[in-house]
Amino acid sequence: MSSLVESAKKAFTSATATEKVADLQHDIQTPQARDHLTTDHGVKVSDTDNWLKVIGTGPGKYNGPMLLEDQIGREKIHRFDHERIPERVVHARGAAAHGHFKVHDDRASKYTYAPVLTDSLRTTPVFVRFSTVQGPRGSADTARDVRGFAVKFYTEEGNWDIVGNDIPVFFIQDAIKFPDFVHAVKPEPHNEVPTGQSAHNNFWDFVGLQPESAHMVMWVMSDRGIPRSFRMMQGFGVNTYTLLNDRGERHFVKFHFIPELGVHSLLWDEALKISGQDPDFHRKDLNEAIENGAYPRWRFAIQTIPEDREHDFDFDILDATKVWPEELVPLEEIGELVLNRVVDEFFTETEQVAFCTSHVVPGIGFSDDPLLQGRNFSYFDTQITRLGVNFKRWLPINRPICPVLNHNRDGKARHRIVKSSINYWPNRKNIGMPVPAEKGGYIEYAQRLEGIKERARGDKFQEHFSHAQLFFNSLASYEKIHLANAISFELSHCEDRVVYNSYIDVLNNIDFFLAKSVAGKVGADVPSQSGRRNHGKKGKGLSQTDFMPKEPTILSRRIAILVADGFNEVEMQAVRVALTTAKAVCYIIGPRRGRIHPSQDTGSGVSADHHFEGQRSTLFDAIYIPSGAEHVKALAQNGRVIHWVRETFGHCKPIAAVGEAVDFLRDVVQLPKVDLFAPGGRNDQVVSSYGVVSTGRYSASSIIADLPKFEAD
Ligand code: HDD
Repeated sequence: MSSLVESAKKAFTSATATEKVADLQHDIQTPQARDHLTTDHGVKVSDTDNWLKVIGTGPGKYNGPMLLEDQIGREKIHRFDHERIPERVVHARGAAAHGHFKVHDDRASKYTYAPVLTDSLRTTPVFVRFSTVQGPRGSADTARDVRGFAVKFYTEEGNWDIVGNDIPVFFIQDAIKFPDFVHAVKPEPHNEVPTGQSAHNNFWDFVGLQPESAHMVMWVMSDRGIPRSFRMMQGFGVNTYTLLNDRGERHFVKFHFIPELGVHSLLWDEALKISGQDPDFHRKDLNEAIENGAYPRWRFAIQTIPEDREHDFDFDILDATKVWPEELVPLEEIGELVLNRVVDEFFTETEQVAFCTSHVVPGIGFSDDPLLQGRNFSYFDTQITRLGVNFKRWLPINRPICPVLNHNRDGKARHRIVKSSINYWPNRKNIGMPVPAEKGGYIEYAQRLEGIKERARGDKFQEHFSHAQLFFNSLASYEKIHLANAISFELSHCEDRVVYNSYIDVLNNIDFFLAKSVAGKVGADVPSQSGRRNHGKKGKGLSQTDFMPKEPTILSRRIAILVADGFNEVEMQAVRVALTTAKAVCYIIGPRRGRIHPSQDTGSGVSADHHFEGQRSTLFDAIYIPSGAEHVKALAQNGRVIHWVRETFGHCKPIAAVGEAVDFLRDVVQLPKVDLFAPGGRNDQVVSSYGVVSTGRYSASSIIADLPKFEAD
């Protein structure tokens, strides 16, 4: 047996969660302090700062000319000129991390024989990439957009990719519409505006004329479009896949990831500001959490429908613009996904990772979902453009942990040398060469088919508003207000009256009051009567409020402690310890970076992480202001600090204040005394147990001011 097969077999039998980490080690180079620079052909380089030139005479003798002969200078520039590969046509901006996946037990074996979903002794390594869709690689993280949620499972049977989103439905039903959709949402072709936004004529024109997008538009315009963190989003496989069990039975399946921290969003005002203040907010958040040991976790669940019940629903279960309501198809929680290692190098891992919906393993298959079928073609194709034909086998991040042996040959960037005179099957030698597997091979389900060729969609694919209504009705009142405001923001950016008027017609088929509310704000014709009647039904698991963590938690939340000279250090440290014990991440913000002096006898001072101008309240989940007469006086005289406090209050975040700081807080936010002592927010348990005051994110009056409008609906 060839050594290639031998080593491949070894890898096959010894795969563990650390297998991918070990596998990547072969390709990791860690330069040491005294290593020499070399050219790419290995020759040592002693000067990498000066191009080879002719040294003349006189005062300008070092001015050249420069010589083309300099192969060291030329190689450096050539390599630089070719550093970029095509960015992804969509989902160009992303951040990723390594981790692992485990199932709790073998309960899914009634649906599938795939060990990754049934073998609880296995820990499967994963690589997960999150992304925004519209913007280029350099766009801001907090744009209103769908977020990609792509998971690569390095299983012992080969790589399995779930290429999903943070929203369970999609804009279109048939893959043939994807180029139209992407052209419409991307910057307009004549001026390449706008970047990272769907707020423009072309997007709203398209979705107005394409009512199958209505449900997805509701999700993107809801708070789901501006997540607080990648760690606080759900993940969905979106498409309908299938599972095959060892009795040969097939079930349709949807995949769900549910974040341990709950589902949380930014406010639109925060998202807009963070886009400028810290465009890397989400990618930093992911790394910060992992480096602080607050490993992001998701519960993994499936929804399944036996093959013979495919047509039992009033929607088509292969239509990616519909959810499978949990009341009809309950979720079964079967496993857990954890991210615990940041990437070592962005390009080789996050940029070169290549997901394909067509990557499935035995026991998992496709359905006739027309979006999925088109995706199966598209991803493979796009990776060949981005990375070349050898993207799977030799790029370390894409390389499976099990053997890869076949007769695919050549193409750009093929790395390994295969020692054999045979590169086809069948062959006369049949020794030391890969042969078709006798067992364990991928087996397609023997699906009975008959029909005629036609470009058409089924009857149930023609209904577009019922699930959009279900989603809208299920939102909490403040979520509905956010949604109406978001659509109003977007339509306000469309100058063409035809565009915003036609979208009001779509909204009127979802909810009359929503359509009226938006039309009134954006100067459109206000409908006088309802389009389609709202059925009034609500569903479970659609509002974010259904995903609060079981126990309130401040794990990994960012808290700013505002201090000036003269603060009470004893008290501040007590609160800080309480917060960090509850696993919040505290930052000291002061009048300067460096030492801030406490009031007499209360301590030796603390070192501020940032000064007041260096950060903004939007980058934190809460603030705390300790007591101390001199320090509070200084804070009260600082306009930026006043802005910090007012903005935090306006965003309905918890604010804690002690002693003199309580009066300061009351003055700054002009809050009556009675409100100050009414803690009730979700994040304030720790601080309130220390006897300090707080306002909760969901209890502040500003957010519920105009609720009755929707309540009346
Ligand atoms: Fe797609 C990338 C998710 C429909 C064609 N898509 C891409 C990524 C995600 C999704 C998360 C980024 C993966 C990464 O991090 O590298 N796409 C979806 C979802 C869809 C969907 C959830 C609907 C259910 N996509 C879709 C269709 C097509 C594509 C219908 C084409 C017919 N998608 C692509 C692509 C991309 C891509 C052009 C761009 C870069 C890449 O694949 O690797 O092939």
